[in-house]
Amino acid sequence: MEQADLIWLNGELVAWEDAKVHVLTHGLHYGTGVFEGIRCYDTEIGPAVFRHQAHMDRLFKSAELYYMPIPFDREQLRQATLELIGANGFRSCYIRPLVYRGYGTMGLFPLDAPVDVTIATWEWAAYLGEAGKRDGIRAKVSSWRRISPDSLIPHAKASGQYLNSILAKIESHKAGYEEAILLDDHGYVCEGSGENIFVVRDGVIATPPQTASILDGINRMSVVQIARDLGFEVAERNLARAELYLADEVFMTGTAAELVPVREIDDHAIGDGKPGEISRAIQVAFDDALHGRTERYREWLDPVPAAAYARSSTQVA
Ligand code: PPE
Repeated sequence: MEQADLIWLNGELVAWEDAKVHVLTHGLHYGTGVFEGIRCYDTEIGPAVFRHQAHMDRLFKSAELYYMPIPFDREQLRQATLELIGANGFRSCYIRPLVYRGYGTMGLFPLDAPVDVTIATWEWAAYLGEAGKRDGIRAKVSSWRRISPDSLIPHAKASGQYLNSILAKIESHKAGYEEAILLDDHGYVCEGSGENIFVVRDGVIATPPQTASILDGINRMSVVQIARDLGFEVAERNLARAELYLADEVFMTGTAAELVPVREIDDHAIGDGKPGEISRAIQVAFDDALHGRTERYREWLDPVPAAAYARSSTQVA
């Protein structure tokens, strides 16, 4: 991966190569961590973090669900993120805050282990490729079901839970597909390994509801609003597997992936096998929102203050 200069670790900016943990870090053994994936874009109003507050809120909720008190408040982590982006001299980047049980105790009772916090930023190109965003991707319904709400907490973005996504991702990759689609424990469509999913049929957009074990994606929320603002009907309802194959269009959303059309699922062409018109219209409007080109969505952007760039080696502001 591409290195940046600095990483924020427990309240301080440290050199990238010095941001290390002990091998007996609790989270490394048991997956006791929660994280976020956020992006900063070079927008019309300068570098700005997309839906920063919503990501911070979800981070704190994920931590709370796993009984992890974060030793900083939302505003401190928000400011730390803006400072870090500036100090690294990024105009656009991916942002990864991680809250984890640190070094100090072992065993499954974690409440005496310290809670450490780190934020890293790096340049991350389109997760499923520029070609994927343009031409659509091929996906496979996974043999792995999405974690069920009676074993884990689908609404939490927790490190250990990602072993589920990772099994699905490896399976789809080995089978020659670009992404996996997981069903929930009832067999309804849930989401991708790291994206929410939408289907379009007869002009109506549908996406799995909160009860389908989804991660409550921030881009899902944004795209639902954008689609409705464009005049489309969006239903949040259970989707049968066959509705994927019968759809006119399918697309996925996520911070790393952004909005990616799906052109084929389990070797069935979706629609005519090319990104559909509705997906494209929403993709364009979404991209405009990310880049501050639409006035009404500017409130979703948290600008990086020019002063944050003062200490960066590459003066960009
Ligand atoms: N579902 C899952 C399981 C998921 O991991 C993500 C984000 C989403 C849905 C979409 O959520 P949102 O980004 O809030 O719209 N996946 C993050 C991690 C990807 C990774 O490979 O790491 C991301 O996109 O940042």
